[in-house]
Amino acid sequence: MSHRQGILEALDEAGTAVSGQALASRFGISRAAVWKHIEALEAAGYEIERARSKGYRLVSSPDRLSAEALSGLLAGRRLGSNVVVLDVTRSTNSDALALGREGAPEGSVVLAEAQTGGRGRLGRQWESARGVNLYLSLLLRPPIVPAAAPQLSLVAGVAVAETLAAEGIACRIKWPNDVVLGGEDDASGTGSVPLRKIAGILTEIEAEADRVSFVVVGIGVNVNSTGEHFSAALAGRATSFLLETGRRLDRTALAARLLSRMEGAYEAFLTQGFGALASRWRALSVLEGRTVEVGGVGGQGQDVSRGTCIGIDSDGALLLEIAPGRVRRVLAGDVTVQGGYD
Ligand code: BT5
Repeated sequence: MSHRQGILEALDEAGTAVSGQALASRFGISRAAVWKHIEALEAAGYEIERARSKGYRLVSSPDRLSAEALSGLLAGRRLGSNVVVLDVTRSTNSDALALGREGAPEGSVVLAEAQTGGRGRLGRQWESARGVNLYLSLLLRPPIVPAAAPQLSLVAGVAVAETLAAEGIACRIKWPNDVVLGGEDDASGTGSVPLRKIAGILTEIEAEADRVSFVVVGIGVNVNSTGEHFSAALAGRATSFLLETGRRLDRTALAARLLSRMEGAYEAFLTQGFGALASRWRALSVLEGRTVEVGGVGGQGQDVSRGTCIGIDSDGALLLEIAPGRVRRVLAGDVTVQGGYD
């Protein structure tokens, strides 16, 4: 941890003023050096009160992503070994793919305050308002075959949904990669509450013949965005932690909690396969028991499967009962729920 990060944490832990001398001796630096770090922290948006006789007191932290703070929170972890925070970028997934090609280590993470070309699957757009949400891409180098890579979206879905649930909202997963709220039966009992999407995951890979070179797991979470941050097209279909709870979250701390949880899930995936996470995934699935339609993706064209969702296979395929006793495995696609939400 850098001295600057150490000073910040010391002020944060103390909660009251800490003298320049105390900080200087704790970090083995001069009082002038402490003062320089305080100035730099102020420039980074931290509000620090200077009481002549008492020292420095941290009044407030900026609502800004901090690579230093995130690295400090993730010290010693595999995911977060290398943190890059950008102000504006086209897509953190593109940046992480570039890092992958340059040979960056597994666990490298790219975050941005804003994206100008945030993307979803199949060329769709991910709205990426500035300074309020998480746009995070994680570089992984798992020893898996390319066909298994989509399972990492599911692993990330579990990590995202559980992280948000731990913050107090009951979100669930819509296969394969949406984290949503809603979907419960509505008061009249004739339909269900429309789904509101709070997070999405985009996994992209670079592979040689039958081996993955690296995988980038891109995660977008709507944290502190309000209605004005979404386009009219998303009105009623997108939501955020703030919109659901009325509370703001510190995005850096949330990113750290998400990456820690992802690390545990990823390790379970590496050692035992997706099957190890399947029951956690199922417990979060919003589709169980629903009648759904799954449209084919890309080259698979017009293929549409209809049936009742009865779960997920140990490799992450969606299981649809298409006729009594006949189950079809669906590997990819977009799900529409009949007579309910989309
Ligand atoms: C996804 O795609 O849900 C994957 C989103 C991944 C975004 C992250 S952000 C960090 C990293 N860098 C990137 O460039 N991407 C990743 P998909 O299932 O295709 O859903 C896209 C659809 O979600 C859009 O067509 C909209 O309907 C909706 N949508 C777009 N922006 C949204 C937002 N901010 N919140 C909720 N829904 C949104």
